[in-house]
Amino acid sequence: MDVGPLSEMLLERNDFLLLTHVNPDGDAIGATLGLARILKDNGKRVAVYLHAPLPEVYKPFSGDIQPITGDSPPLQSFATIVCLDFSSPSRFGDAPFHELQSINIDHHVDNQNFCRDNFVFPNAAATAEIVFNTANKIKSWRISPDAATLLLLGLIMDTGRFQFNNTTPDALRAAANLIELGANHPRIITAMFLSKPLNMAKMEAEIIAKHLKTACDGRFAWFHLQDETVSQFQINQNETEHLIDRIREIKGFEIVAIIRDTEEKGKFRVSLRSRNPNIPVGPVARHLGGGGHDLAAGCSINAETIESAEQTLIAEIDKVLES
Ligand SMILES: [Mn+2]
Repeated sequence: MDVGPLSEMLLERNDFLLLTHVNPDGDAIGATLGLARILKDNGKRVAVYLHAPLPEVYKPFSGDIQPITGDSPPLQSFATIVCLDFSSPSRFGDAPFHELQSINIDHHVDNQNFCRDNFVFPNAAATAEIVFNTANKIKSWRISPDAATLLLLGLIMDTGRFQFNNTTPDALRAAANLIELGANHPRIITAMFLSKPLNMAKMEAEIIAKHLKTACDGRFAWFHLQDETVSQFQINQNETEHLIDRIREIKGFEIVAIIRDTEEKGKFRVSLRSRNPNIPVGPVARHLGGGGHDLAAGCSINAETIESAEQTLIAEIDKVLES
């Protein structure tokens, strides 16, 4: 991973707006707030824009960085725009990033290189790993324990606690370096994995008992996460990111999915996971107009009813399982 030119760019410039994707996951938050922390600690002007307020679970990690929210990011108010952990500008209304002084830092294999300068490293386990290597290269820069904690959070979440096949020696070395820099590993584990509210545990049990469906000879399992179920257990949709792992861990399911309602009637949002790189879900998602990695991807399906959305999805999954 040649991050030298990226390090130089960050060192030379002074004024940054950092952006990440909608429904940000742990890597999106860790890489974005981690880079913001590092830039700020090293004398730069920096702001972070998020589509929605920072999810509750990440608040203990954000320190004095208060993300800006609103309909669209104030792109004209900053000299350099940094886009982290997303592969296409579509969620920003196809903003003409390449016309701005913009930098893309990402590890998605389908990245569209939509910025003026693109640093896309598909072999990186997490965008946080790229951010760490970049900052670590600048010997005069300080990486504080708070910044190290944010970057380790990104690595831990995108590797599934170092379980997925992106757990490379480089990823583990970055994690070791971050812990040496003072990253608070126990705090991450407690916040992310040992803080499940009882009502969430009850909802998971209900979903598995009542809503789980299978197809393709039991190799594909999914559930439709209905708004009613989520509100019945007083849970926010944005706290349901991890639910897919509760079914991925079940023996025999090779591809798993969650189908969610969206605000638009007749449109469903699908999260997909595979446990086997030989049966990638990235192509399934791309075929349906979405994108992502081999083992984790997502897309939307337009359909009149949930049943018809399910049929569309099963047909695509069938093709990958057959090939
Ligand atoms: Mn990521």
